[in-house]
Amino acid sequence: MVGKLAKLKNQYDSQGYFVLREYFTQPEILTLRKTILKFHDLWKIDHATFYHEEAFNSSLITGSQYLSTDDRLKLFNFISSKKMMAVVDGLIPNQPAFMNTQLFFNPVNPLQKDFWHRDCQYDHDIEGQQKAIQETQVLHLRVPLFDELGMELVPETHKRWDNEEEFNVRQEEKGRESSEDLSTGIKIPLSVGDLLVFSADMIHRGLYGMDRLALDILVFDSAADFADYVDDDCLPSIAMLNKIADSRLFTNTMQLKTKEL
Ligand SMILES: O=C(O)CCC(=O)C(=O)O
Repeated sequence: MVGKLAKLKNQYDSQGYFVLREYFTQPEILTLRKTILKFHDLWKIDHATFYHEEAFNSSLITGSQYLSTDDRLKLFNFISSKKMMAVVDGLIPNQPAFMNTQLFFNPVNPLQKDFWHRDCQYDHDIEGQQKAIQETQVLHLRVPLFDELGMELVPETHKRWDNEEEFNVRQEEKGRESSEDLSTGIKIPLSVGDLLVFSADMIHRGLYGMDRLALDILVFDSAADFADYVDDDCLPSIAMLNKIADSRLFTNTMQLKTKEL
């Protein structure tokens, strides 16, 4: 695994993503799916209008609003499991920190289209985005809970700026729409058991269709200033930490948040 991880790190550094096929076992995913479906069913009831009109994701899955302590512990232990931490430590050797979780599903409206973006575009103007991709990045670890069409990614854009076509489509300039195809996009279909790791700031879009329900875990390098983005309620309580086999990902975030006070 060590040699394999070094190769994957090289691929991540140069391309902005990699896929580990059949990384998780069926029982691992079935247990995770059961917990996630509890969250999803309650979330959908609570956000009925939003869900039916426009939603394609939810977040804060590890929070206390919809899941019991037991289920939250199952999630925390999955997120910081040996398999996950091998990948996270391979990419962020220096104090990786937990940011959040998101759950991606199909929009109810079949006419709603998947769209290209960089995650940083929601926080920054163009100049800020150009700076963000040069600096520390946020990792997305995507775990499909059902087979799905997966993601479409534009390789190398975690480090390079958009070409003209990419920019106009992503930013919806010059009459283009963010749902149009890009000639530089690469589709990555995903099956249950796969793990896709990609940079949140590369140009990407989720592909709607099939029975998609994918858990995305977001992790950042402690050197970056992202502690503000973390909701306290999505972290384990002190009492829960003892029941998490390797709690570094969470304690690193907690330390960063205490420093900010
Ligand atoms: O799956 C999707 O709809 C989008 C995924 C995405 O944008 C992300 O994970 O940042």
